[in-house]
Amino acid sequence: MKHGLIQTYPLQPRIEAELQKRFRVHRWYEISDKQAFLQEEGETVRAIVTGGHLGVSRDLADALPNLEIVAINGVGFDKVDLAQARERGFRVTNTPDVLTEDVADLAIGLSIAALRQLVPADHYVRSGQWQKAEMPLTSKVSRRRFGIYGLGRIGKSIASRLEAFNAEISYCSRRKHDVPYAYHATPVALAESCDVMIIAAAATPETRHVINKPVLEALGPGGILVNVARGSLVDEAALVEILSAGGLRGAALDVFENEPNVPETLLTMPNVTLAPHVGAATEETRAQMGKLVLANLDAHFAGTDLPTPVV
Ligand code: 8YV
Repeated sequence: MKHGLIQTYPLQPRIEAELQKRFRVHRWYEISDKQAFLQEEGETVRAIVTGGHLGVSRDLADALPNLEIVAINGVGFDKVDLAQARERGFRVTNTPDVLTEDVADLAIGLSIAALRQLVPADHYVRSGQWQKAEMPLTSKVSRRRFGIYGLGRIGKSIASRLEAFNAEISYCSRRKHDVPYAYHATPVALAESCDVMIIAAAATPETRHVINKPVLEALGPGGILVNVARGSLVDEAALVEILSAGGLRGAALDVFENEPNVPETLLTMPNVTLAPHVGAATEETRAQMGKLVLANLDAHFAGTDLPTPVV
């Protein structure tokens, strides 16, 4: 008999089809009476597939006594309680590397959109304003000062892309790296050194609200904040406050503290570019991520080494 598997959000059809070949799949997001489901089926569930943005709550994992593996379809594992996984003995896997290019590409795209005001430019044409006057000048991207907060796989991929723009690249990370970019030991020092600050670090208890009011003030009225990491790294209330006061030139955000909810004020600001957490949301990359999820599940239930274990 097939093991039970909870799928917490929709995946590509071909990935879902592969899961259904292997498991009795329960689409968590379609179950109306979740408590009844857990009472009736909870014991049969051996695996969960979830998104990096969704994770798995402690309560859900606790309601699954025979849970063996949580396969995250994403690189971030901040929304899975790793201590619980260790206590309970269930495995946790993620999908690093296969999504690095997409997230780095989006960071560059959001930076260009913010500096060259691409979203307002589109509206400028569609609204007929161009019939009346030229659009106001925007800002050069090439040779700009960029600061990257977090120089892991994604941060380094962003930096290598920025080299093609002849950018002045600095970074702040847990440690210095052997790279040709200026190192800053604190987020404030990084913010003071750049015009565009790109957040690419992992969400951890230590990085929660690491981009706070002092950092945003250091980035200053000429600065732009780009976030392709997690909303939790930014004190969103402080960001809204400083943007509203004109203390920051702009922002380009793919992630938010309380997704999919975005502060109303941000929705009205022309100098803020918004995206719905689409860093790795391409057909090609999600297919690669799904294959890695399947490979981890197959390895676990075959008793072989997991390709990309977290716990
Ligand atoms: C995922 C993410 O693509 O990788 C992560 O941690 O947040 C996204 O890039 C998203 O969670 C869908 O699985």
